[in-house]
Amino acid sequence: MNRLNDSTLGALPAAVTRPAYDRRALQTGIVHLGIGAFMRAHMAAATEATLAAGDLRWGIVGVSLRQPDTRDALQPQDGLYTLAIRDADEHGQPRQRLQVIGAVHALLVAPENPQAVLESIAAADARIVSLTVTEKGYCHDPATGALRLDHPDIVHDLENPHAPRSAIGMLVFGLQLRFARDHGPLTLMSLDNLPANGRVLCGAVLRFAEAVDPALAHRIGAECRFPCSMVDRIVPRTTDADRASVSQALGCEDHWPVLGEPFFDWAVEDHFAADRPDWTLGGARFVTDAEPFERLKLRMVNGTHSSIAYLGAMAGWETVDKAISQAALREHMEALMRDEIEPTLADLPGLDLPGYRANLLARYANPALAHRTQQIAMDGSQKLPQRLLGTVRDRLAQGLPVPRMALGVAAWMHYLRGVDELGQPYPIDDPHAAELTALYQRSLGQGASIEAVQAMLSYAPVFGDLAGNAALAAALLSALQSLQAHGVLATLVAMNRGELAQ
Ligand code: CS2
Repeated sequence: MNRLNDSTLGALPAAVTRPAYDRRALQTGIVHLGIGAFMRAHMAAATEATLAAGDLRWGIVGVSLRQPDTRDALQPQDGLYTLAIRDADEHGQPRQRLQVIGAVHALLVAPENPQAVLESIAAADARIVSLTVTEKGYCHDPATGALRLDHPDIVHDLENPHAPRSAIGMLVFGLQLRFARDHGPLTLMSLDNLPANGRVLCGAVLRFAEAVDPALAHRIGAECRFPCSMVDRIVPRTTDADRASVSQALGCEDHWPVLGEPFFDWAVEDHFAADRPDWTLGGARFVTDAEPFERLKLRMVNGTHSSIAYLGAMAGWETVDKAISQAALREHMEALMRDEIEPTLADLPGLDLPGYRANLLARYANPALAHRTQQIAMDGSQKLPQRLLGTVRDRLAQGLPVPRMALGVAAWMHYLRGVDELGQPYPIDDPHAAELTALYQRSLGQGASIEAVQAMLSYAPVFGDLAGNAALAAALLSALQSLQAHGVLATLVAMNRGELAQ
């Protein structure tokens, strides 16, 4: 089979959408740090729509911060890859719509050539540096949001200005070079699932820049912009079976297609330092304040996703659609949203919350995605604060009960035991894995008790000021006792019947 690339584009089946613009004329308006599957199925797809409309200023340089694998797969393909949008037809049969995306026209691997990354940030055509580096990529303390100057990557970068390895170090030293060349201001745009992601990024960049040179920090603060964004599309990790089936459908080999659901949402603050693409052509909306959209999305989508992930992974329900097909889990998720999350959300003009909730359950039931619960379960220490604990805090502050929210948090604690209910062990994939599993072993691993729960709750990087909260500890204890004694399914049934102690 031939490889997908510029010269084989013309031979693709007619049903496959592909770039009709002249890729050789693309300029590089965007540098993207963290060129993973999510960005390729989301921001790159929206950018593709602006290129298709004839604005060729927005080609993307994709930077991998760690591994060369994306570059190795896509470089021989001239940066082309397939986006497979998957769902089920009216008979429940999986189907896919294929689009070859041409927006990525150069790829860099930061550890191989950090200077090239700094150069691309400093280049005159670049107007936007966007980031999907996951929560832990901000090297911040998830409970407070502040950059950790003692983070090993940050310590390294402050000592190695020519070869930074953190996204924050790359941005600051890239901007230093850019200012030295007088190449105008830049927009730094986070697309990660963090509340006020633009402000978290801004805080981290300015704190790092302060440590390098206060005048640099001042200039970045004055000239750069950090719009916040809410991004939403479910993008499971690509498997070898996906590679084979997409290649088969294309009639040529694509070594790294990406998959996504049809649903797409992106609310981005229209707060840019210079030009920007018209991403509305690809389904985005420009807003003045992304915060209410982020809160809605992080609490409703990511909060329920993480709850499903820990409960599902422990019960041996490998994918989200399998998990949500369990009547007891579905009932719990619906009630969790309606009774505990939605009352904490601000009104958004035009938002139909019951419709949003029903649509989300339908998205989870998509049988064509096979989104693994273990994938979503990773990095829990980085995810819990904004996904679950914000809701918990708001409710506790109003004296409201949190039984269903607490079940998600309890499921994460229980998950730290590292073996599911079928006896299958799994690794805890988390930057704090060693500390957390040790903490689990000496507390909950000995059996659920109020002392064990309090020991877990006093883990400050995750729980911050929630340590010692008696109402939360009590709700966690009853969930954990039930999970340990009776398992996930029986606990869900008891929760739905109102039989778990509140
Ligand atoms: C998921 C998200 O992996 C995870 O943690 O919750 O990636 C989720 O699929 C997206 O945020 C949906 O927009």
